[in-house]
Amino acid sequence: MTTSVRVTASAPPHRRPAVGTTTLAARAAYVLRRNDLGTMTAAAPRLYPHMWSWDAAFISVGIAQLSVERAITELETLLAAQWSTGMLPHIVFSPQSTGYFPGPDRWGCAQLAGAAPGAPETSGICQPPVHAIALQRIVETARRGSAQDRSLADDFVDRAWAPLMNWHRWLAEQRDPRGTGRLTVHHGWESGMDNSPRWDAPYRGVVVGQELPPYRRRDTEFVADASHRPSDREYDRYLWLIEEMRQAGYDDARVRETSSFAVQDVLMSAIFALACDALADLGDERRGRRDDIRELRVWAERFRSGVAASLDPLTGLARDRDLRTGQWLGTQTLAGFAPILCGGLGQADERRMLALFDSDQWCGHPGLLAAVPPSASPAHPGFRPREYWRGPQWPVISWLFSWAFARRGWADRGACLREESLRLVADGTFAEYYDPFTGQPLGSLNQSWTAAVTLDWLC
Ligand code: 9WN
Repeated sequence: MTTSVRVTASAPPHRRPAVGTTTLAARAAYVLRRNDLGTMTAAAPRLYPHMWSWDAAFISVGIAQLSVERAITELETLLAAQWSTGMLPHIVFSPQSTGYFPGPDRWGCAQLAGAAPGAPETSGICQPPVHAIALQRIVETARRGSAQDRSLADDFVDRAWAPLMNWHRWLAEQRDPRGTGRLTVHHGWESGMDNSPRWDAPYRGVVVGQELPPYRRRDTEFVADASHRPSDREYDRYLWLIEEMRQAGYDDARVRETSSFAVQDVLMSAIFALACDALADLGDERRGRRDDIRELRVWAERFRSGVAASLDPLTGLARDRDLRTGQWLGTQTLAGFAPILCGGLGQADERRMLALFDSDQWCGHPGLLAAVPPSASPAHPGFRPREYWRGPQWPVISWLFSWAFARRGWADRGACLREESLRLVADGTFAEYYDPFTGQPLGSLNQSWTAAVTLDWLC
């Protein structure tokens, strides 16, 4: 991978000096232990005091480096909150924690949704399906450990199999009922990239109703600068979409019909293709899963093709699609690189995409402190280096790319992302996201998934 990264000898302003790798690993472990609520890990100590679905998966990968048993408990807690439809909810609320809005009362799932569990309380939407990817990584870690770790992990694969199959089936059937090979999201939060420019156009079509009950945001109380978070206007729309889902009783078919937000998410679809293959690989190692494995491989292929078919020949990037307007959404965000995660492009298109990934419009931008993908292109006029999903670098996303690149046989690319990411997180703050130019830690500090992927990189 050719890049033109500027390596700074001393720490730029707003950045603590780098610590050595042993100290960094020890601090990452400390963060995970401190955020441990018993059977779940808070996504972040103050800003996110509950379990988030895709966070839990990444977190379990890091925890496995400390205790395979505890990593399994993390995933078990999430699976125990699965809806009877198969959906894994995006938040599992901890009864011990308050302070996050919208909390269980605002979602009202236990009261309104027949498919939701009575306990624990959960939100009523999902997040990207990275769980089978995490499971595969935990099994790899366990295999390098003791015989007991290996047997714990193998037993867990057996226990997790049916819930994960149901989760994947729910996604394939309820979020892509027409078999397009692209999953639909009904809320920006489902993508995990809340206010990404990807969602600007679809959100413009969300008209907030008069009957939106009043609310008080809590997230802005816990960050150093509230302007880095989504705006109040954006929040109104986020809350309005929840209101619409409440009115639909969180019923999948009714949500599909009535939600004013319905967008095919190309990154989530690529993750799904990868996760189907990861789960099928785990199944290949055991007996008696032939039909499931066949189904998983069919889904993987369907979604790889769906992702590849979204390619914009002009920009060379993959696109989301707004189902309410029928428009392809050609934004310059890292989701455009979805096909290099899951494969499926022809050789020439893939080569072109990799060259773009390395170019000065992306990881090779000369101003970057670390050559890892920013959430939006730094060469684009809409780029905002400190605004949440509109520019900052997210170490957890770099982990996903490095894992996928290694899986695709691009060991050098995987290693390069790991090295560069470690330089970014070397300040030991484990920030939620970083300013790509200065490396300033932003959002929540001691964010669990940042500590977790750091630990996985270091072990
Ligand atoms: C809403 C927990 C979550 C992540 C998401 C990230 C952010 C929540 C929020 O925090 O979303 O789900 O309140 O902003 O965007 O990816 O899972 O870390």
